[in-house]
Amino acid sequence: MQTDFRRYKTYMKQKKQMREEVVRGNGGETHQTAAGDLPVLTTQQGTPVSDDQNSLKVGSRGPTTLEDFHLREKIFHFDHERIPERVVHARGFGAHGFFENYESLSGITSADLFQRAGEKTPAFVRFSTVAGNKGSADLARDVRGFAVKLYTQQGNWDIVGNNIPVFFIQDAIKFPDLIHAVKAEPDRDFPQAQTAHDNFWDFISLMPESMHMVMWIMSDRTLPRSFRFMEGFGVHTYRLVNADGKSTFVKFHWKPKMGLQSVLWDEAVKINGADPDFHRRDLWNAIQSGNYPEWELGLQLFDDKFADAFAFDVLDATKLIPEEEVPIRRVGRLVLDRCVDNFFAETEQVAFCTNNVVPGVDFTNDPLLQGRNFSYLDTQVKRLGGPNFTHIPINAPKCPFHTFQQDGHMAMVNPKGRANYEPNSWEGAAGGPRESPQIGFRSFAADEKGRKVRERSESFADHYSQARQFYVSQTKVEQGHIAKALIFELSKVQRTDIRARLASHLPHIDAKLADRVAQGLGLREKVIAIQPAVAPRKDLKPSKALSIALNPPKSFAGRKVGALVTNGVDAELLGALKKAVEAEGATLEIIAPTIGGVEANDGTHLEVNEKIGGGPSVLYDAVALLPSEEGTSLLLKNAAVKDFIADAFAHLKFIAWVSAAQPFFERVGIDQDLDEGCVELTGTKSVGQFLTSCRKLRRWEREQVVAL
Ligand code: HDE
Repeated sequence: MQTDFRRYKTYMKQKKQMREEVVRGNGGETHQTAAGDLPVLTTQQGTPVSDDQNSLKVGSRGPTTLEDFHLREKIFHFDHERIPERVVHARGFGAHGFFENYESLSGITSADLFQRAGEKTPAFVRFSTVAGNKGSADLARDVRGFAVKLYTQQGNWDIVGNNIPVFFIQDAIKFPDLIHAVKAEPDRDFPQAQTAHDNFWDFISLMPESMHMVMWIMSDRTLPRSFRFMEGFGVHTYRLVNADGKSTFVKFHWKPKMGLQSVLWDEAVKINGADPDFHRRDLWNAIQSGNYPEWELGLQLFDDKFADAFAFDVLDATKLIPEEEVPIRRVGRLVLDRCVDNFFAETEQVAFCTNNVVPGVDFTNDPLLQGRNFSYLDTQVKRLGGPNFTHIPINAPKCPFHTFQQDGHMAMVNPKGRANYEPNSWEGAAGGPRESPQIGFRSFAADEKGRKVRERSESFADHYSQARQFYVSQTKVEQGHIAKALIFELSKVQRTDIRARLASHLPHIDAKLADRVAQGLGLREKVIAIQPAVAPRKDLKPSKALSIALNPPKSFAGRKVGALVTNGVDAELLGALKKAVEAEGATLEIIAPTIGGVEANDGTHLEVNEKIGGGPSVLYDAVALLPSEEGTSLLLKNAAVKDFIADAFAHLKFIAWVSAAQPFFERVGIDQDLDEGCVELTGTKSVGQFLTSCRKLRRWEREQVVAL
């Protein structure tokens, strides 16, 4: 024993002095051996491994032995690496952060995290798409999940929301049908991450209650430029309950500090090819570079009196409450400031459950929410393999917790001592935890009575009024996008009767929209509006808050400019551009003929970020064309450069250019169409002018010209 220990110490001493060594094995394979501070590779049992390149064989060309426990353990573990992906919201990306409370809300709720101004609560957020598989592309036209886990001092509270404030269906019993219809069709397993197919529109056209959500999903809301620039919503009406047991209804909102921004459909399609991880990369890069994204938590608070007087049922998840009717009170901020250490351990294993609430927060009878409260707990058992998924660090509370639950697969924190039940007569600590009427969770004592029925409330029957309100709240440009999206999607539907059936809902939303879609689909028969359950109201006032375009960001911060350069680029101008971009809080990326960099006109060597073709303009919010004359002549026939410029123009981006770039415009065929969004850089002053216009994000007027 003594000798072993001494040998170990000598080994450790030698190891510290050694540098990592790379040796070639018999077959020329690479062996990197541990030395210095590098840890020694071990098996899962901790046994040090001597050779990780070769399995144990009888002779170097002989059969592999069954006793090779290292090989067997390694492959066995690999074989079991996958767990079932989420049935919905499979593709997601998460980050850590905190929620900071602005003021005490003790009059409204006893929830611990809202009691003290300035208190910070750790948080984990996972953004997701719904329809696609885990490996699908980020820019699918789809609702985004916006799920927030708050590790409060009185337990974990999950606000499992979306980036759209309403939902497709009113009753949880329709959820499996909805998801079956939206996902790839079962016989062929396509299309992936798309609603543009027969099954989806067949189901939806038979579900008038979906029409409000249909307006949202056909709008630019489903094409966010970044997770950082989208809103989040709790969707359902919840309750906040104060220490006296008084309940206030609440709807939760997350408002992005940097405003809202979306991309165009044609852009989304191209981004999916150029960078299918566009959204994850964006969030990762923002956090890694210290530009922490931030949202404010907004509460719409209202009482029974408002709920009774409101035109719609507050328990109906296909309806929202306009901000103009119940203003949003901003009560705190959510900041994401840390990327995960390991995607699987955190983002994949995080288990959100709508039923995770804390004292001071409670449910309502929204039938969708009631169904969700069953579903989430159930799905975690399937995905994570047993009832102890709450022991996984990302899911475990960060406050003390004591239960009598025990055993099961992978039990990590079984209760200590003899008492594993209660009541018990073991005294003091030996008796284990006890219930607390003072601080324990109490359900709001709502009066409930009624017949036991399978029945939808009549108060849920108006399916079109808010769909119309959403549509008329959009700018002309946004309305155009909704019409085009409907035409695109329905043109992918093969059955004419399904196309026509969907079109027959539209006259209740807007007559012009209905005509435009019918025309775009080339429907030969006149569209006859379907009989609505309740006559739609046309008097709901437009709500500015529903439009993205009417809520633009106040600056260009957090956005990205792509500068296309060649050898001979004007170093001074590029420097001025970089400085101005950074002063806005944005970033500049340089795209050049080779990744090795370029020689600027002053002889300096410039590092670049992308090779032409690898950095198409769809990846940037605005672009700058800064070639030298020689560079232009070399690239004039380059297809990727042509696309870079044609797309930037077609996607309504602001374009800065130097005179040497002019031949490109002719080549692309836009030389006659250049507008105020195309800013010639003649010196450092014009750089400032370019960046000021970039704050508008897009030159919407150009859409008339490019007619995408
Ligand atoms: Fe979900 N939903 N959902 N959902 N949902 C899931 O839970 C479900 C609904 C939402 O990043 C599942 O862990 C039912 C509305 C998000 O991990 C599952 C119904 C809203 C996420 C489930 C709904 C959501 C999920 C799948 C109808 C917006 C991803 C895997 C009653 C308010 C959370 C999982 C994450 C995930 C069920 C409707 C949001 C199957 C039954 C409405 C953001 O339990």
